[in-house]
Amino acid sequence: MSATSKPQAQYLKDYQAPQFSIQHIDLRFELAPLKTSVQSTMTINRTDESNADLLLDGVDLTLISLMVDDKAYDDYTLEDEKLIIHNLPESFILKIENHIDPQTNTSLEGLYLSGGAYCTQCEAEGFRKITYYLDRPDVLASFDVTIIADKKYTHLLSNGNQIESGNLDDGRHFVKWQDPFKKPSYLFALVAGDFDVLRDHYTTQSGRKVELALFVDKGNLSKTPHAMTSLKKSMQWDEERFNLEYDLDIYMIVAVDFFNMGAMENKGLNIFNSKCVLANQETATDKDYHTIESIVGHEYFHNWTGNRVTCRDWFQLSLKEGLTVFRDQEFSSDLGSRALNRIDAVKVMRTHQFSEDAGPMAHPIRPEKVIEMNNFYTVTVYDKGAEVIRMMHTLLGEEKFQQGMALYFERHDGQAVTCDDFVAAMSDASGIDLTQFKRWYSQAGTPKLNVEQAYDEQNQTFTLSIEQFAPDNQPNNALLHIPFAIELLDSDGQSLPLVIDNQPQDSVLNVTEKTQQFVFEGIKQRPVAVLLEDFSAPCIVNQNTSAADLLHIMRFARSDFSRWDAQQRLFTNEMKAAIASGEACLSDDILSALKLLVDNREGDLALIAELLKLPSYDTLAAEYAVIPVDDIIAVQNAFESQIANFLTESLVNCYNVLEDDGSTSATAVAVRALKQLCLYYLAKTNHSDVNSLIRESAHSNNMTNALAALSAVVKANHSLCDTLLTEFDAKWRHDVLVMDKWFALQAMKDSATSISDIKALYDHPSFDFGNPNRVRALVGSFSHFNITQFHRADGEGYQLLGDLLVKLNDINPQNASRMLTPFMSWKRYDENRSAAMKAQLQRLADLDGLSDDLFEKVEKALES
Ligand code: B3K
Ligand code: ZN
Repeated sequence: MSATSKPQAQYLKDYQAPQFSIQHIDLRFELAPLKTSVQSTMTINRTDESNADLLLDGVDLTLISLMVDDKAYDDYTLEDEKLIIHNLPESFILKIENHIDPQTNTSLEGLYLSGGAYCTQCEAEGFRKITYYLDRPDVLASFDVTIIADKKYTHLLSNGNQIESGNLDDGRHFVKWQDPFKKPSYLFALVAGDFDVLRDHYTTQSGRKVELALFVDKGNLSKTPHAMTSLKKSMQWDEERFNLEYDLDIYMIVAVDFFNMGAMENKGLNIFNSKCVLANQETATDKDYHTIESIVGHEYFHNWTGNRVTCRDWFQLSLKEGLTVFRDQEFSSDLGSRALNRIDAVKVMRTHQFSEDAGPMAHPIRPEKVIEMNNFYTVTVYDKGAEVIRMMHTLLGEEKFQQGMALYFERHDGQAVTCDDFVAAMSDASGIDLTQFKRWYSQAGTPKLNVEQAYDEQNQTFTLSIEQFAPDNQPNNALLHIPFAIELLDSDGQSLPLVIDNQPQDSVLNVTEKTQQFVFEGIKQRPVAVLLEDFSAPCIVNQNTSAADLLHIMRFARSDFSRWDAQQRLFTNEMKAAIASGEACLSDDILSALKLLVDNREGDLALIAELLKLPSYDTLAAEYAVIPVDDIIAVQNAFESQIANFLTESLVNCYNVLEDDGSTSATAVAVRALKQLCLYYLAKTNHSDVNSLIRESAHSNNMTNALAALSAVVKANHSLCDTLLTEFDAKWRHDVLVMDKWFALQAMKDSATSISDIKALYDHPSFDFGNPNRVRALVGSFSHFNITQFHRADGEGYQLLGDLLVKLNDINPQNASRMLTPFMSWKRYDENRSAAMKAQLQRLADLDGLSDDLFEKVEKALES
């Protein structure tokens, strides 16, 4: 990378309001694979007194003509990624025609042709790959869009309402769309293809009828009802919980196979990765069903939090993403199990987010410096962003939080605003001072809390001393306002009333100082304290809770989340002790507690399944500065075998007793979750029934069961593994989404030939380097979940990923950058491994034509 070609960073502190506004844009597309014509007519005004040039963004465009107020105009300069137009009047009509090439656009950003359909992705800065524009979120315009195409593209779609359609003399046809809501360019969408359509409708709380349409590839209609039901549930939930109603006459979702992310919230025309839409019981697992419901909800909820009120600049991304993730989490929790949803969210935080926050890509939820915006659609902006919203919700309570939301919309509907504007609405509506709290927006890293407990028998007081520390990698962070929720349990497991200074105290303590003491009165015996109940703040808590107390919390905490949390702590402590001593042996107390869970099966079966799982590799890894890869895997295997052998009869019994009715009800889902867990452990035993149980499950017509059996045999290196995988390939080769599950299983096989097996799969007829789903299924699963083979001592695993990144750098830089993640923590491995990972990073740094996406992360990784 020469100094001159180094990509330039943008800084939040440099934000300037645009000097021009675009009120309206009329777009006319004539679609053709290699040469699509885009004609854009924009009504533009100056917004200040300066005589500034108009700087339009444009990438990979061929400029054909430019007119100002209907006259040819040549007072402009064309640079690499800017069109600079000089000496413009106060207000004017700018007409531009340019050509683009959708067929060779493999970046899946801008307008691209794949799988036989034209499709767009504009967030964050993809619109500039379509036409010259002020491609920034604070320029809001109304859009009229005319699409002209060959009639084989039966559906021509864009945002808003269809206002005209017809045939042209040359045999093509056209459709014209009008979006009545002003929007930034990142919410523009266009789709042209030949689809099957599921149509439905929804009547809003105010009685308006909204047309719903779901467009999928031909032959996929049977896989659409779940997404449609999810959409209707989302619409109803947003009315009931947030008093927000849909605003257009039609809501469209299109599912496409080639897509970089899960989905995109374009106004009135969501575009989805087909993986996040298509499901039936035969092809999709219960987890897929849950993910689909949550993503359909997420995109729908963006209609208000993102579209009606959008971001002033991309540094404010968490304004819409953190808030919308919080909303989709609440949606899932209101509709399903709150505890299980919380467990899922916290797993993401404690593994991926904490690791990002401690590594070279650490950034606040409102980043201050960005080279490639696509690199900031991170677990920090999304998931930690949602935790920050959740903390405000905890501090304000539901009622005041909703008043804050109402004030936010009252003040900012139709505007592009900042995170500060959001917090101001919350604070003004509730009267709660959030000044110190706002530091969560500007400080990276995970805060640490030391908690000491002291019981004073004589005075019957219990004191919690809490001290907050800045994260190691952010030593200058200022003190945060941390909502720290607790529960105190007596020896019978009863929750004790909290009293401080003779006043009842609610369960959320406001930690705002460096050290703080909370003295609880009237405590007649040493209590067991449940700390950071429900993960009330994204912090790491250092505590020395004994195994006996953790078992007590597991049994009695009022929060199911905290019961699981105690179990995770207990296992983590045991595993760490085993790694330290070299002796992997779970205590009888723990094994008996697990046996009770399986035998009694009290409460939510899906929660019991969670309580029986060991912490993941990532959870354990987070405990170490230098990750003891081999030890973690060895202890995990040893503990799992021990559990499997100790509980064999209970597991077989539990598996046989539970009846799966094959439905999608919450009860059936929970039954399957526990049965699968039994099978997972049983595959590690020699019980005589195991092979037939596995075969039966693998041949089930229900994908949850089938996949559970396959993943159990893969993880256990079971003798049935190859046979079952071959059968699965033969059965599902026609269905690429199901084949992704198969690629993932193949990638997770821990075998000496893993590397060559994966390379051989690159030639499998279903594999395609241009398709992000395929690449992630195969190589992503390998680098994230096949720990032993990815981290092979000979560096072959790293070489495989390095080779892929070099290839993807040219095909799809966004996907390459995402796939790079495992290398970001290269410093946390032993000397040999970290040197081998670093060599791959250096290889990328030296690559000619390294994309901005990879450059930013590689540079950060190497300089850290
Ligand atoms: N807003 C999109 C993500 C866009 C990612 C751009 N690289 C999906 C979502 O968060 O809903
Ligand atoms: Zn989103």
